[in-house]
Amino acid sequence: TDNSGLKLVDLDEAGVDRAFRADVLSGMREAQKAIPARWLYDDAGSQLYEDITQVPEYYPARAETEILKTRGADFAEAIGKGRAVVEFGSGSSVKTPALLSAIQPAAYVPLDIAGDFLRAAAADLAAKFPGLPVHPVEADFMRRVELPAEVADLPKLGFFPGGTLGNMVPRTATDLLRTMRETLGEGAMLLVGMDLIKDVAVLEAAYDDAGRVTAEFNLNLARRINRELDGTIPVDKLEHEARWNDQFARIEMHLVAQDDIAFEIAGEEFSMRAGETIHTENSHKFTARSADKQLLAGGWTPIDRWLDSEKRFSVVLAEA
Ligand code: AVI
Repeated sequence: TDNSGLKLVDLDEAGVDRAFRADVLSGMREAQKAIPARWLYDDAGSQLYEDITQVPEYYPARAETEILKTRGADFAEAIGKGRAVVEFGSGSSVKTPALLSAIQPAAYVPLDIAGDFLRAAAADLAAKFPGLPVHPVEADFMRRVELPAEVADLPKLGFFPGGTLGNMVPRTATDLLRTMRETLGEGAMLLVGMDLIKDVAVLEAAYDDAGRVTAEFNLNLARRINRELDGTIPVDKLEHEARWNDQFARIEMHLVAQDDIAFEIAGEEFSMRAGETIHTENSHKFTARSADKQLLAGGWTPIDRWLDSEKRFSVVLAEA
């Protein structure tokens, strides 16, 4: 359960994640088959995503880290000292030290649904910043989170790096931004990573690297379905594809059937014609203006923005 008492993972008698099964079955019954991207991140998928951040073609992680490491003085000036930094989906908190050293916060509150991982990362961070109160909270940040009483009276800085906001369709991103505003309260600021629109070949390569790490990340979803939901998907008949959708300004990941195929998932039969796809992820890209519009729709006023030296990625500061 998370700190609102809601169940974070709901398993049936056989140990199957009910939400995973429901999402997969309903998504596979659609004319355009689609599975929500959050299911890419089982243990294997999370490790593959860590590997993706190291591949040469995947620029977002490096570009954002460059910004966080080089703009400390700007952050200090724009954000000031003494806020409680609340990191949404903190994971291993790899990008956090650069920010914390720059702005000397009064407390650090990492939020994540993966409890063990969260507490280990929080302990590492506390060791690096002696004297900084660290209050990890196990929670799903898509819902309003009750922050620890110790930080109740401090002004907050929400920190949402990685470009994860781009993995949501605009309506969901808007809802999340509004929820964050409620979580963070009066006088809050938000520092958020947003990837930029650029040459399509660069974008597509970032999501279809020559070393096939992203392909494995995508195909792992089909393997996970076979493992966890009694699936018989012929994974060798699926191929990874990353395609730019210009209308929606996003990279889409698909699993493309290479032949006509038929298979079962959790006892239900499905088929795909050769060329038919399962849509597995969206990664929206922004211009400065479209990023501002997204933040404004979510109740945040953009006040500053920083780009990496090659102008590929942006980190935006907004106020409530
Ligand atoms: C986590 N998220 C910001 C990544 C992205 O770039 O959209 C996920 C990813 N998918 C394929 N490569 C990376």
